[in-house]
Amino acid sequence: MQLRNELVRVEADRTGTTIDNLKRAFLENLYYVQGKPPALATLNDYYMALAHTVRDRIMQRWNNSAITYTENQSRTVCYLSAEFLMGPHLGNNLINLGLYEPMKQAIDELGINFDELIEEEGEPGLGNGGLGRLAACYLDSLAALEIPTMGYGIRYEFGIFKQDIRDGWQVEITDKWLRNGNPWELARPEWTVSIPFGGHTESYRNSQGVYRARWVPAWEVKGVPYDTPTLGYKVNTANTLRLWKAEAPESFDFQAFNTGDYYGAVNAKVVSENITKVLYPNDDEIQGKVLRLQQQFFFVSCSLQDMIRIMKGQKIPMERFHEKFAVQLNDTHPAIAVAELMRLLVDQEFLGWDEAWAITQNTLAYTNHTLLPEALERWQIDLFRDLLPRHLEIIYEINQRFMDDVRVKFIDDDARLARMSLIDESGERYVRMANLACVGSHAINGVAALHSELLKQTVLKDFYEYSPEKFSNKTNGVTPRRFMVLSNPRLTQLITDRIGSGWITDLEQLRQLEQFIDDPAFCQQWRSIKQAIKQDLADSIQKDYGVDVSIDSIFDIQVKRIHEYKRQHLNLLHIITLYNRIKANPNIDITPRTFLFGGKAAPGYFMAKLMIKLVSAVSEVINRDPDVRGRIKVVFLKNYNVKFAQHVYPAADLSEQISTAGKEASGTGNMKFAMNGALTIGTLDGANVEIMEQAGEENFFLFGLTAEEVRERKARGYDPKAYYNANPNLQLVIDRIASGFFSHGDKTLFQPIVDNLMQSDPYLLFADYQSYVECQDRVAEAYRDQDKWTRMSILNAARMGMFSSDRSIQEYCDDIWNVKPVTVKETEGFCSAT
Ligand code: T68
Repeated sequence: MQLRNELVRVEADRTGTTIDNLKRAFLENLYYVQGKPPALATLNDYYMALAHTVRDRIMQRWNNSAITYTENQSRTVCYLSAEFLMGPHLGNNLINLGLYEPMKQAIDELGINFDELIEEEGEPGLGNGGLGRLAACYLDSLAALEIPTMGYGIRYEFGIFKQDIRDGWQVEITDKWLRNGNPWELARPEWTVSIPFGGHTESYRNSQGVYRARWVPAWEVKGVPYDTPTLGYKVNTANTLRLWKAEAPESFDFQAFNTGDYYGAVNAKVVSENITKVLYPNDDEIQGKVLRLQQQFFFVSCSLQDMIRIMKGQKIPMERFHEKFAVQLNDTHPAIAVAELMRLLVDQEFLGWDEAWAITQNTLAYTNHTLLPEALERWQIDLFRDLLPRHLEIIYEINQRFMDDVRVKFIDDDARLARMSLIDESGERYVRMANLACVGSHAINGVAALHSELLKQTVLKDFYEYSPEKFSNKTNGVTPRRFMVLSNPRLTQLITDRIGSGWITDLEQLRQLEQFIDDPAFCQQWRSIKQAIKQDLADSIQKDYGVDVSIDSIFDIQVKRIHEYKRQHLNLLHIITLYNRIKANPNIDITPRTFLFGGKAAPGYFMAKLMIKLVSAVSEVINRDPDVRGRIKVVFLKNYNVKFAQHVYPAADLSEQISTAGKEASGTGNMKFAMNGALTIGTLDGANVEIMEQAGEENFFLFGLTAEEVRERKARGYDPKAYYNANPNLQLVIDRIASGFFSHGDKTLFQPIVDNLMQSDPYLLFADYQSYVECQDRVAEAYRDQDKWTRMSILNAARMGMFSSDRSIQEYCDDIWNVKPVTVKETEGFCSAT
């Protein structure tokens, strides 16, 4: 059955953008979609009505994009990621549609507070931190650059936990983000796929008498796609984020039902749906749990089968898979794609091994996000075989051929073979996912210049020496639409008044701000905007925590996941140092500071949770000590997430980027802070190196050992006690913590932290302590000259152009994906029915 090929008029209430249209549409959605008369409507009803009003205005772009890509058989980027940390959609979609101001006017004219509706939206917390947020920024830039794209991932029922702080400790609360419904997604059950698991393999003879392999799975689940549009900024492109939900196959239920096994039937459903139940809350650490492998295979197989369905729909022969799709693996979480694409092409589509292998390598590319050895994914062979027996066979076959090639290139080098093998056989046997990703991809990249260099020298050294042409760097970036235009409207207005709005899609244009550096009026405006934003944050801190913070103090902020390598505790050592100075001399002249922390600790990471407790403990003592006289304040801001981040970055004076050099792959918060005019105190780690290069050394507070020096120091044997003995200030700080001063006299509470720092600290806090404190003293001094500080702030923002994710994505498009923009045309109030 098909509609006649005629134009269907779309009613103005569904698409119109005059203030009157918007008001009518909002009221209509409240009445007919939410089913509420205004008299009974809650704040959430208003939010939902507004969300639907915005969604209606996205549909035309979304449909036109789909039609255009299908008709043109467009080459498409598929970004495979176990995490997408999208943040709230409403404000961002309005910005991208160019409807933010008109919609605000319409809603305000109805007597409803627009800003409250924006704040009403929760966020889909389908990610842990930087890796998931990077995927979201990349979808934004891909759409802005009009690149046909599918984001593929997992529709977790529970995202990253909500963090509460009770008695200074982190408490985790399940994140029921779907409780009120999700107006931004559409289920597409018609494209459900079937995902096999377990069982065994067998060989059989096909009709030509040729032996082939076949997987006889023991069970299966259904993958149901849920689609969310991802808009480009002021273009007609609306791409798709397709997240898969696991469901029980109905046949299973019936079978069990007929045999009277009601419990078994329901239980099968529970087991299936468990696969997409919850996001693993660890960042940069693995947990070899079978459910995690199930999640990875589930979303990868769903996505690759979906691509094959699209190819068949467009009648493109399977031999051209790599011409139709460029598939990016966001870390090794989707690396099983190497074996799964081979299985689909060889076992299901009946291509020959060599042809399938060439297609696989040409299709896939791999981004590495960490050098930490504890984060390198590997799966026990037995566990892997039980779940994916056919994939293990395929991996053995890939490995045998690969080892033969390595043997030819590096004769008589068994140690190298053992290191490069896809199977770790040094003890218990494991499948090494990074090795699999490297072998199966045509391109491998790190996420900042230093990180990409270190990758080649350390974890992927052998692979670099084997195929250096695969390696490149793609320094991370962040989207200026969400992290400037949406989250910092005042600064956006000031900048646009001076240099026009071109910078929003061409961030290098911010350099034009440098011409105003000596313009006192501009500097004054810049500074008063910062002060106004600080006041807003101060108000919300007063409201939520009952702590008074002064906007004339330095807002010194560290927000990121809590991790020893990120060194939140180094920040604390400095805070306690300042406190000790005040206690020794209460009249000392110090620059007032507000220290703000935010971030979640992995629930099983004891040291990280203890670090949160230590922040709370220190803040309790300092905030109420009369000697301090409010000159320093410490606040731990709970439940740091994308939504809150948007209020934090614009309010910062100082951005803390203090990881041990060589540990932070890139960092992206560092970029968001600097764009919004914060100065950075940081080590030469990750993208800090490039941020300093761009901002100029004179506009960056640098301290600490370099990655090279860290390596040497460790090789020589790091001796923390020597630093402790030689530095009375450091001694006083550590002794205060150890004495129970911050823990009501309890000497044991923080002992694990003290012991770790004193004995075996792999993150070398004591080695960087003195340098950090001296650098912080320079910060304090610099802040006293407000004119100079403001100039540095402007220069930082003006020089952050390269950290737009538009630049990163352009590089991926040119160097890795070989993909070009496809312009989606505007259609006015109509859509074609065919
Ligand atoms: C981060 N990694 C890097 N991992 O730490 C950060 N890991 O330097 C970088 O800027 C960012 O990636 C983007 O490239 C992560 O965020 C995770 O979240 C993670 C999640 C699961 C398993 C392992």
